[in-house]
Amino acid sequence: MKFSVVTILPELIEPALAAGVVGRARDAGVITVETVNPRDFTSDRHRTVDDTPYGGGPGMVMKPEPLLAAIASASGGSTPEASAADGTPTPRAHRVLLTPAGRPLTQARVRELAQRPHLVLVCGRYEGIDERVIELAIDEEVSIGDYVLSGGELGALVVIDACARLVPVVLGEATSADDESHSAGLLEYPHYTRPPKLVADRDGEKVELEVPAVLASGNHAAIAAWRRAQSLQRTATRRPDLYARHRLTDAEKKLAPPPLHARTHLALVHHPVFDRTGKIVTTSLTNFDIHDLARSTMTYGLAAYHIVTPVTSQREKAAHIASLWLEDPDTKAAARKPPKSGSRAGALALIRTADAIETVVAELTAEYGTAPLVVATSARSDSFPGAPRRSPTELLAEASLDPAPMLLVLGTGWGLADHLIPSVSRLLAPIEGASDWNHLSVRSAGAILLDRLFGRPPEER
Ligand code: 4FV
Repeated sequence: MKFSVVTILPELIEPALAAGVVGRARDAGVITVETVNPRDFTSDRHRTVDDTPYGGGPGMVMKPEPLLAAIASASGGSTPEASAADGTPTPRAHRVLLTPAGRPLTQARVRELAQRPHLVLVCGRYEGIDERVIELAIDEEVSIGDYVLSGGELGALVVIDACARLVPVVLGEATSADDESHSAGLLEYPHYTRPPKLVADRDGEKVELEVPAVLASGNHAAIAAWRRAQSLQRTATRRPDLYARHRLTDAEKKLAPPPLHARTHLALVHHPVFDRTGKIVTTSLTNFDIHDLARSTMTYGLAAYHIVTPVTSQREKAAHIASLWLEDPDTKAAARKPPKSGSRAGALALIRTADAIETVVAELTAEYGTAPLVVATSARSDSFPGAPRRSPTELLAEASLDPAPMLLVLGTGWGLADHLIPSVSRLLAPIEGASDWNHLSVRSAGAILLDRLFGRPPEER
């Protein structure tokens, strides 16, 4: 495979390709790299390659004539018109401009580019190049990322490196590239090598870091499963965009815990909450909150809805209202459905009562064998200062692959008394409308949050 780099700074290209995998590939003649300098195609005494922009504005623009001549020269005999003596057309050089305005470079694009026998990589400098050069002599514009470089050379090097390692014989082991397409679309699992126990210093403290036991087990199936689970988990938390596009294979579905909605619990907290003056109070039950949030709980497939109040008579009243509602034949049929997943929670009553949020946490810990992720909601972004704030998408990515249950905590009155609820470890970003007036009822806020977390977007219906 041949790369021709059109650049006014050829000295940036050569040293970066001298060593490592790419250097060996060049030594072996598997790839060749040449540079072509537009300055060599100028005719004035100063060898001028730039000029001021029409329309004004800062910086300079690369002028078309030397650049066009350099691209034509770099493309050599492999222009579309060129053909061998016997008339068979020679493969055309593919001319790529490196620019932040180009199509983002992905591994899929790299695989396509690596099929080409000859890539001409055109590097801009200054503000960019005259648009007519793109029209006349560029086949494709490529960006290596959403940032602005001082020139396209680093982009060209990125393209060369990524393509070169896909050219047969370049990679030492045939499996290295295989493995990647295998886990295509997911981030790689973590790697370890010896020693098994690494003794090191972390911020002045001595720590011992061990290699995960499964990797030394010799059990190849268990190792493969662990690696795949790590890949999925990392992708979900670090790159929710990639994860959303990934179609789980049957094997991957088995590795994933039951769907998050089926192990998500809603809690409506009547104490401790603030009143309008900031005092800690206990609010009264409301019939509407019990009914409407129970309906939302059912609609979005949650495990249960917990009504939390320290007042015994209020819990009895809540249980009574719930029993009336659950007596309704339609509700009964839906609420008694066995859980889809292995969770035990679905088998319990949909509406439950508790004296305190800590009681709910203890119940869920006992039921699931692991403590819930406790997520508070608030209209104020400054409540629960110790808990990281999450958008619904971020929360989904974080919680979906962790088998722990999730407890979504809704406040009443003027909101949850944050300093009195230490089990909260995440805060959902407040719902914001188009106005500054932010006083949704807890029934509305709950429904909106559940739809953002678990509602199927209209375009997927
Ligand atoms: C770039 C990128 C990039 C901007 C002005 C060239 C420079 C100069 N290339 N991905 N991002 N290029 O910033 O590929 O003309």
